[in-house]
Amino acid sequence: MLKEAIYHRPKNNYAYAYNKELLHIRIRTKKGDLEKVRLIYGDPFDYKGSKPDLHELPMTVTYQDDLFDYWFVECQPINRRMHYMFALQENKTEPIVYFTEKEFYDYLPYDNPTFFFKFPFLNPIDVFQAPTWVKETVWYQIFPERFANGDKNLDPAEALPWASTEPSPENYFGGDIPGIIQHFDYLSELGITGIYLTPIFKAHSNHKYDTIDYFEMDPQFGDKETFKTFVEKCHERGIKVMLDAVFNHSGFYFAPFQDVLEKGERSDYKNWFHVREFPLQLNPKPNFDTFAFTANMPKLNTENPKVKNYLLDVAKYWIEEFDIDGWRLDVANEIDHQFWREFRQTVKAIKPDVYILGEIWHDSMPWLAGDQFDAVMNYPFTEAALDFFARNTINAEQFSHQIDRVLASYPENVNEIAFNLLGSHDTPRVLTQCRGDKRKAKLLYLFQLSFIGTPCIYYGDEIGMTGGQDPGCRKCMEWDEQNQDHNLLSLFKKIIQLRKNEPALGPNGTIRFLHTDNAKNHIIYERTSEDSVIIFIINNSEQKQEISLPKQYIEQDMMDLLTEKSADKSSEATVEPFGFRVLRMEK
Ligand code: ARE
Repeated sequence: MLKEAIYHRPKNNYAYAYNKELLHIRIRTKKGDLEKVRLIYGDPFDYKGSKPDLHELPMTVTYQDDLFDYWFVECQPINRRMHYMFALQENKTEPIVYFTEKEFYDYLPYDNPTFFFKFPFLNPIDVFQAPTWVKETVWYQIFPERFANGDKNLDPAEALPWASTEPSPENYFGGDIPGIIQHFDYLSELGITGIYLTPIFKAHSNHKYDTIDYFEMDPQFGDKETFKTFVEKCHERGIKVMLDAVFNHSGFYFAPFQDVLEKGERSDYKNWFHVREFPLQLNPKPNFDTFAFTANMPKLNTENPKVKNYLLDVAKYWIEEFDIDGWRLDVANEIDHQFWREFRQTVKAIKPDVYILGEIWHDSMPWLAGDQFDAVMNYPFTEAALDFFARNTINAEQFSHQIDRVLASYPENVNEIAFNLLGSHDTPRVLTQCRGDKRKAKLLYLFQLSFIGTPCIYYGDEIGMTGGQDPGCRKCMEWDEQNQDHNLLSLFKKIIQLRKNEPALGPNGTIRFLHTDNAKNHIIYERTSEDSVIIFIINNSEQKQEISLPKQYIEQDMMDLLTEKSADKSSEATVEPFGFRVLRMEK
């Protein structure tokens, strides 16, 4: 037994409250090292004489990566508190090893209460709780300048004819909120139920991440009345609305920053930013903190109560006045945790089911413990999927390991609401990553839309738009139906529909990889609900393949969810090059 590989720590992704009654316990061990792991647990105060009353539960491996097995068990402590140890066994003939908070023992050291791991009390208020509607949402991300030009009167003076040239960091095409309103039918037919808009507040650039006034709409997108109508119409259609909060930094033309530029140390706003010395210097490098090295994005001092209150007022204003449903938080990981805790308290107090999504590209457990965000943009998921399907830089097994590692790094209630994207306004588009191969792009979308959590489609991906790194990925939406890929679009509609109709693809299903084949480059995974299982068989290779079904599916009655016909009873499934099968079996 490789003891060095064994890891557990209470109160994070290894031991957490799944809901108000259930605890989830995980332990990590060296991959393939152990045959049997049991959780030995009891109430920390339940002693008969000097002997604690202990129970046990078998644990199972739910996730696996290159190096480790992640064992899991769900349990319901009687009095909402628990202390526990682990019984580890390499195989039946080897002695049991007990793993405790103290160290490893070859006997169960129950007589010393300090040796136990402890989950002191399951306090309902601390349970990670995200809005339930998000689990069923299919998001659609819109970069407002480039989705549709609905009102020419709003166009900036320099606006170019729609799609007349490639996007550049500076050019404008006049996309606006009326344009989105005019395409509501298109969005409803696609089946999306949430719209995420990148910033819409008054700003200097075409992307609007350099805010001038957080309480004003950018005039090129429309006025506040138009926005109000937009939100109302979305809600009538069952579509939620999420806005982008750029609170890490302001724009260069934000009035308080202009004041500091002008008055230097005498400015009332000098502590609104992180100025290292006065007067302010912009070149060659700014002498104040900024986003990256961007002098026109001065970092806001969110520790300053005045700044904090100002930004919290902004957060409240757009919820109270316009009834928005979510905030996506730009550069969320560079702002202090204290600020986000107050942010959560503030917005949830006025709209308890508002969704808080942090923009963090990395492992994000410190923000997802229930006191800050509901989700983060799941870029580790994005990278694994692109590496396997688009770039072919990892094999089938590595892919399943990378995905499992992402899942193991968060509690299950966090996974159920993860914001799973394949691209955004900050990355090259999926089809471009696939070098234009639509068959590969389809596999990516299938995987994303069948995954646990909530998917987000970047505008235009559904009709086959291409584009490289920013600004290439920000082209004008293609509205000429002759240039839209209808075959791709119908796949999106189909899978989104399946998400809505199939319980196994719903919010409470689970996902497991059943088989990976590196030589043939195929994978099989399963989504499960109480009554049914759906298997996804994906052939990520140029060759047509007869793929053996996992034994529990052989010769079973199954429904092919793509053809909506019964599948032939068989031990194999025929799958076209870069093709897939989706089969449902009743339990
Ligand atoms: C401009 C240039 C870019 C250049 C960038 C940085 O166009 O080519 O990379 O400057 O100097 C907005 C605009 C961008 C603009 C930027 C600065 O949309 O067009 O880019 O302002 O003027 C990191 C951050 C993450 C951030 C990305 C871009 O952690 O928060 O970088 N994303 C948000 C928004 C952006 C927005 C801003 C922040 C600023 O979504 O659209 O940019 O408000 C790795 C790292 C990540 C890194 C990621 C991407 O994975 O680990 O931390 O994200 O790569 O670089």
